[in-house]
Amino acid sequence: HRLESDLRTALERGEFQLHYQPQFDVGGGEVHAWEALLRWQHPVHGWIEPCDFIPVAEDIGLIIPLGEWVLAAACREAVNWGGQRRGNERLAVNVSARQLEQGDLAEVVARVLRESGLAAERLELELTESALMSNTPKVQQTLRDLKALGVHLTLDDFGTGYSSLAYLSTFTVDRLKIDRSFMRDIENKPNNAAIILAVVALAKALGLEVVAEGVETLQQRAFLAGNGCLKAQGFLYARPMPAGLVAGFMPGAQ
Ligand code: G
Ligand code: G
Ligand code: NA
Ligand code: MN
Repeated sequence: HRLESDLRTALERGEFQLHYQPQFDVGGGEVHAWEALLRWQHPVHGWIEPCDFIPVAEDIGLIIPLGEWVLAAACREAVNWGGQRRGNERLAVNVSARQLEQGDLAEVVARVLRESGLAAERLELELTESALMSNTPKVQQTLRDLKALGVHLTLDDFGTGYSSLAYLSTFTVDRLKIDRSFMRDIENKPNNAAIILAVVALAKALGLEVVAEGVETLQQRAFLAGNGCLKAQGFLYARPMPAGLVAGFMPGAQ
């Protein structure tokens, strides 16, 4: 339908933009990474959220060229952030299952790193459990090749897929990102709080870093800090912002 045909031309018309949301140490004093988040400015309907068009882009196969555009644009922008402090901050890019199943993601990433000049250690790929679900030899090889390049791998939206734990035993991820649905209303939902504690303990036992997302309140931050979750992202710290604001962003000043 309409959205679909508009989406097909959006890339060549330059209607996509990246915003960036910082990830902090839980206290908020330091940024350790910036997550690139895709935005589509439709000529008639205005800004459209990724949850409304990424699934369509996946269905029509557009996610392959679009995902490559995201990687290339984000790496180019991250190189220009510059500065000694910014130089240590990672760039986190979301990768969809289709990109991982394509089989050439490691080559694409290698080329994008070479062309942009971004160091591999500064790139982090956020993969969903659904992306890891197709546990084929091809996907396993791609993950090994990505690790060999030196990029970081994060399991995103952790806890919302299934067989999460089986993936952890076979895949080499560096980091778990606890889905923001567990952060919601933790004061009144003891089960959510318990799940967060369990994931933090699991990550610790496996030697993985853990990041909480969707942190919106001081109570949530205090809960995380008091329970060993040392990294966080959410509206409490900072909203996603246009690329032009990244270089001048000062933690604690927001
Ligand atoms: O920014 P927002 O909250 O609307 O993002 C909604 C969802 O879209 C998130 O799950 C996010 O991971 C996903 N998303 C945002 N940007 C990208 C992207 O560049 N590629 C992919 N595959 N997913 C993205
Ligand atoms: O699924 P993914 O982890 O990639 O989600 C990123 C999305 O979450 C972004 O679109 C961003 O706008 C949104 N987001 C970031 N921080 C918060 C927050 O504190 N609360 C809510 N509700 N959404 C957030
Ligand atoms: Na993400
Ligand atoms: Mn997420």
